Parts: sequence; structure tokens; C-alpha cells
Amino acid sequence: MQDSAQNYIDGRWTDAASGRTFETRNPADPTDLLAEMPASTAEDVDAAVQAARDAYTDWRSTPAPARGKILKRSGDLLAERKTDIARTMTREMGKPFFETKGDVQEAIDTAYYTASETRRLFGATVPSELPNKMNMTIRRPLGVCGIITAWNFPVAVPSWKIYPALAAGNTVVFKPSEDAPVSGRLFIETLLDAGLPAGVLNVVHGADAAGTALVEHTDVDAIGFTGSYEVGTTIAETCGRLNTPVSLEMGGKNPMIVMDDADLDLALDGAIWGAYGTTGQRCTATSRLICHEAVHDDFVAMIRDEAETLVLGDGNEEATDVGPLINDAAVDTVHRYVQTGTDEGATLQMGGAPAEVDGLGGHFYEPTLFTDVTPDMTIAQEEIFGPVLAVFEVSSYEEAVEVANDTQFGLSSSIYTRDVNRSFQAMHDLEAGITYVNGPTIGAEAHMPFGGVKDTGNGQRDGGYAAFEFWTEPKTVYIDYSGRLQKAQMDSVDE
Ligand code: UN1
Repeated sequence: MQDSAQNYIDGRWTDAASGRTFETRNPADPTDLLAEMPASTAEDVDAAVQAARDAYTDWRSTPAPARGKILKRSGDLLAERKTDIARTMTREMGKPFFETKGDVQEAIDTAYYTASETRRLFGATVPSELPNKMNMTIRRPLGVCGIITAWNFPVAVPSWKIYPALAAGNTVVFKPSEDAPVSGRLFIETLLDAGLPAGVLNVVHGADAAGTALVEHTDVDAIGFTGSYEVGTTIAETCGRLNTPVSLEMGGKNPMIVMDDADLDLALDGAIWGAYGTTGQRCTATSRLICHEAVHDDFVAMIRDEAETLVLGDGNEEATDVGPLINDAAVDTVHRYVQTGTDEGATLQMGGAPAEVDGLGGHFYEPTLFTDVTPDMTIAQEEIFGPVLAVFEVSSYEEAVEVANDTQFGLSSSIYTRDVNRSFQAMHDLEAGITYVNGPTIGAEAHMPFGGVKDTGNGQRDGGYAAFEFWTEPKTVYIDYSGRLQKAQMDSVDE
């Protein structure tokens, strides 16, 4: 593994120019060192951007279906390597093996979906207002794209951006999260092994120095980012100043509404998976449960009973339901939020402390449940990114929606009800980019748009055909076959 724990620039594996490295370790057992990765700086980013620029003309001139074939092969290689990649991903970022297999599968689905779309990068043909003339639009790539992603879905989320960016004819400089760089490398290796030409995809590892250099590079034509609200808004400021198009996917504070007529057993499975899956470290985690008073006490008791059975541990152990948090700093952050929750008057029903597992020294935290939460509390508003579920008790559907929408974020949302009218009403009322009916707030499918409203994003979407709306821009073409000068507006039919 050590040999290619390097950057990949212009078709070659290289160390950081500075020669400095950083470590990536197993969060379940920090004595387990995966690799030393290059700590890149502006110099490395510059070389990568230059390589991507040099490769751009040939790549954008390659027929889109030929680009799609490489994506398809990358998907095949991900499928072949799924177990190995998932094992390493679990070792590197902690979520259980069944989840990391799902992460790889999401990338496989995205590969096949995106590859198929390369035969459908449609523009429009449009009637002209003048005779013997036609209009059309064609999709063009943006150029050199910088892609910066988080560690919690270290293969799936990069695939959401890198595949459509490449399919559209862009070249890419990818900075994987410094907390899951090896997983990022295993993903991009499938593209390289599938035959991607040198320079089309370049990988620069590192933390803030590399990310900042990429965003500030004046020869980068677009930025795609998934990560925290704080980092995303800083990126948006820089991109605003440089006039660089940017797609942002940031925080969530996702509500699940459980109405008085809900199937509680179904809602229980959803709440446990939504709140404690990936140890709550998802932008789509179910972090707020808004419960109708008629079922509140029963449902809270059900959650407590079920959550107490969850097995914490190393995600590569069969019995493990919930893995560790990503690092020590995350344990501190989650614990600080829990203390604030208690200080502000919420009732701690279970959990609320760092956990010891098998003497592993990992960054474990107990699944945590608060009740009596009100919208003015910090734990009701801020993204915790940990296994903490905040329960609100409400007396009506209207109050449930009011509480659900009382947040700066708007990524995902869900409602459990058997009332078909109310479920459609919720699709209309919930301020979120995604609404699930009778499912938790997670479960994105590759061919559907993914993203949020309000402070979650900036109007762009990953996923599905919507991704091409960001990674391409239209060119408008007018074809006049009249053989004479026709002046739009002036020669058009008089009203
Ligand atoms: C994220 O947390 O950044 O459907 C993405 C879902 C996940 C994706 C989450 N597959 O919620």
C-alpha cells in the first residue's frame, strides 16, 4: 500500500514537493496505521492543475460514449474489488463493513448510470422566430474542475462528482479528505486501471493547504465540494471573488416526523438506522425526531430499548452495528454538544458519554437520545455529526412542520404516516431538498438529484441528470440557412 500512498499527477505517482507526510489511522484502533500520505501544498496543486489543463483539449474532444466506456469499466472494477475496498474503507474511517459495501455499491451504481448518460447528453433543438433558421443548445464541459470531498462517504460522494464531471468532458483535480485518503485512492485507481488518459484525473492529498490552493487557483474553472458548512461558505466566498462556479453540499439537521397514525415498528427501524447508522456522521443523518404526543412516550421507549441493543465496535467485526467516530476531536465535539443539551434543559434518556470498546482505544461514543428538546436549544439547531437524536413532542401536523422547518439547513426530511393526503401535504410543506415518506432521512439513489435548500447548499445538485446541470454549461447555436441576413426582432413577424 505504501508505494502508491502518493499523489497522482499527470499519470505518475509522486510525493508532495515538500516531502512532508501525514498519517491515516484506524479510528477503531488508532495504533493501526494505514499509510503515510503526502501533505500537499500549492506547488503540488499547481502541477496537478497544469496537468489537467494540458489534458483538457483531447479529453473534451473524445466522444462522450467513449468517455462513458471508461466509466463503465471503472464500475466493473469497483464491483470486482468491492470487498477489498470496503474492508479498507472500514479500517480507515470506521463505519461497519455492511455500510462500506453499500458505499462502494453507490459508486458502482453511479458509474453505470453516468456511463449510460454519456449517450444522452442532450441539448435542445428549438424553432427560430425567423424562417429558414433553427436554434439549438449543446452541452459543453467547464474545463479544469477541483473536487473536494468529506471522509464519511469516501467513495460514493467522490463518485457523484468525479463521474459526471469526467463524462461531460472536464478534467479533474481531486482532493480526497485527509481522514480517508486511502479509500479515495482505491476509488480513483479503478478509473486509472480502466484506461483514463494521463492528466485527465489528478489526485492531490492533504488538508487545508491543498484545499485552499485548489479553490484559489486561477486556472480552475469550477469547484465541487461536500463537507462542513464552515468550510463550504469560505469556499463560496473565494469562488465568488474569482468568479468560479461552485457546487456546495454542506450541513443538515434532518427531521423525521412521526405522526399519531404511523406504523411505529416501521418508524423504529427508520429512526435507529437514520440516527445511529454511520454513527450519525452523515449530512443526511436523522438528527431530529418530531413525534406526535399521542405516540411520543411509547415511541421513545421503543427507541431506547432498541438503541440499547446496538453493538459498538470495530466495523470489520461481524457483530458490530455502530462504529467509532472519525477522530478524538469528533468525540470532544459530540460530547460538548451533549453537555450543552443537558445544560439547556433537554432530558438525557440514554448514552451521553464516550465509550470504551474492547480496550481498542478507539473514538467510540454511546448512542445518545434526548427528549424534551425545543427549537431554541443548540442541539436542535446545530449539526452534531454524531450518534445523537433529539426528540421533540408536538400536538399537531402543523406544529410538526413548523418545528421541522425551524432550522438554517434543508437537506433531507421524512414523515411517517398512513394518511396519503398528509404525506403529499408534507412533500409540499417540508423545506428540504429531499423528503422521504415512510422511510428515514437517508437512502439516496444514484439516478436521483441529491442536495438541499437553505444553508445546506447553493442551489446545485449531485446525482442523476441534475449533476450535468452543474458540470456542463450550454452553448446556444443559431443556424441560418436562408442565404440572406435576417435580423432577429426586426425581421420577425410584426405583432
Ligand atoms: C453525505 O452524508 O454526505 O443517502 C451523503 C444517503 C447517503 C449519502 C449521504 N448515501 O443519505
